[in-house]
Amino acid sequence: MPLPLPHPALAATDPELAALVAAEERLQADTLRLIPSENYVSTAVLEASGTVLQNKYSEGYPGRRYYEGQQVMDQVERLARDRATALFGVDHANVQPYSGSPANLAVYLAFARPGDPVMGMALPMGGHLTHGWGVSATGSWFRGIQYGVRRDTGLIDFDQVRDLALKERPKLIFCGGTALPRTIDFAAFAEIAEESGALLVADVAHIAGLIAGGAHPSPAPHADVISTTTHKTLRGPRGAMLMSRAEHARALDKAVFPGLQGGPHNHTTAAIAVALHEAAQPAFRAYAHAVVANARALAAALSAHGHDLVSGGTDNHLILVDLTAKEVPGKVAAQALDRAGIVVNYNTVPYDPRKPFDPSGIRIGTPSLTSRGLTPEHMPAVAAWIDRAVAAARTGDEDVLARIRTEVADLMAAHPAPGLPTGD
Ligand code: DSN
Repeated sequence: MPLPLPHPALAATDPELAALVAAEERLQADTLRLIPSENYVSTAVLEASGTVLQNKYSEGYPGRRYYEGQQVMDQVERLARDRATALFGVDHANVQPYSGSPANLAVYLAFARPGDPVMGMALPMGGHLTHGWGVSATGSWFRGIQYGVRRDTGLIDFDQVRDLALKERPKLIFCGGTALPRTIDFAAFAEIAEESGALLVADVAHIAGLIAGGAHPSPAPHADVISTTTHKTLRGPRGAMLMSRAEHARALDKAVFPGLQGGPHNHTTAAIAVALHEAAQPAFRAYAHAVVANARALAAALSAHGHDLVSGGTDNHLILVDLTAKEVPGKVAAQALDRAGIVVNYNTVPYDPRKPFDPSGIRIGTPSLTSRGLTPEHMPAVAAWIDRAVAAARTGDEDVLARIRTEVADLMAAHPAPGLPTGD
């Protein structure tokens, strides 16, 4: 089936918007998408998220709703919840949070009061805004205490985490983040949380699919609460889940609704259920391990080109490249890569002397290219493109970027993406 995909009603009603959707389909088909928090969902997930479930209000939870007509929606939400608890080995799952930030806000609402100390990894070190960073509501309504990574290793500084936790006695300790290339030691965090009297919140948004597929250790035995989005390595729709032991179920549910949100997005709940079903299949285990194998191969190939990787490499789906030695700012490199058909994001690196809007690094991930069936054998070529594009960013050689764009499009045409049948 050639692109653009058929959306006949949309094209008839709103050709302007239909053209934009078609342009995005083309972009996602032709480019090498390396943003580690992005992916390609399956056609089944796309279909589930575009259903008439969109039309229904369902405030409350299955069996306890504030609206009638829930004969079907109760079953859909129960299915999603049951699949989440089975897949992640937890007692309870709430599948209603609209996305990762609202999910994390619900955790604050459930277990902390304004002004309480809360602890998380600093944003420029690889943490997330909602882990108590200053510009976020979580950093202004709560007292954010921030830990980081060691300057010499790029690894989490557990001495600092422990010292800060024992001194400040936070209500919550968040682990996980957005730019962490290494395995998260949930057991070490749990020990510190217990010693300091904090609840441990594992924000596994980036690695949920790796956990589901057995390619990263699970936080389930260690964390009081697990927060995740559903649209990154888990390959579901834009949404989120909160999971916990039974003892915290009521507090979390109350915080999500009525504490923070109104009606759940039922079409998203359905698509989450589909993604969880897909993630429980043997093929998804293979996918999760392939994501890591590709990231390791790409990291090795980038290192061979003299790229400086934070922590020296990766254990997961993500690589953080410090471009300082290449004498190209992260944003300049990311924009040049974009012109070459390779989509990354510029990113701070730990102890970055530059500003977040113009930082020293780029962040690269392998979830999307693995969904297209690329393997470690392709990674030397991907690394070579990145290296050539970064060099061209420094010299301003647009011809090189244009040539890479053609080469990338050729490889992409040979590897159709889920949800996007082959180009023409
Ligand atoms: N914005 C997401 C990311 O790209 O990592 C995290 O919320």
